[in-house]
Amino acid sequence: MALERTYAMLKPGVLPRRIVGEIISRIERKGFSIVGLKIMRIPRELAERHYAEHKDKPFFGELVEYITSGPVVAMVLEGEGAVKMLRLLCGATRPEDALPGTIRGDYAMHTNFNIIHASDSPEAAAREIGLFFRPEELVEWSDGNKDWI
Ligand code: FUP
Repeated sequence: MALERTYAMLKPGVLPRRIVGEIISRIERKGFSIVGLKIMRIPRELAERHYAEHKDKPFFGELVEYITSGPVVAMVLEGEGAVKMLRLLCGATRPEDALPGTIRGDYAMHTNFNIIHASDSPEAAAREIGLFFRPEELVEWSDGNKDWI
């Protein structure tokens, strides 16, 4: 599989629940390399651009309201087939469909508060990484484990 980068975001609610470390541990344990990481408050305008594909959906208002309601943890993750792999690790959008063992399956009860965002395609990943990170905020590092993970 090709080496890819994907965008992940721990939604508001994760910091107050003090489970940032737990969730990031799962992502690291799977084998992703963290190449970008920061805490930020998302301005409304950025949230609306990020979720633009949903702007006509009935839940758009609530979605933007929630994602701007507190700080998020924004991440760029690298790995072979990273986009699909992270989606699998996160589980289905609706927590009632997300299998136990997935992040949403284990930590979320409501779709609106489903803990984590993960890009759904390589094109979306490139767009979202560009929305949330400046190129100089992404750090390449040499992965000594790459023959083992
Ligand atoms: P996902 O790619 O799994 O994050 O799912 P979507 O892009 O379909 O949805 C983005 C966010 O909108 C979800 F994380 C939660 C919210 N949402 C709702 O609140 N209600 C819905 O019916 C669908 C999505």
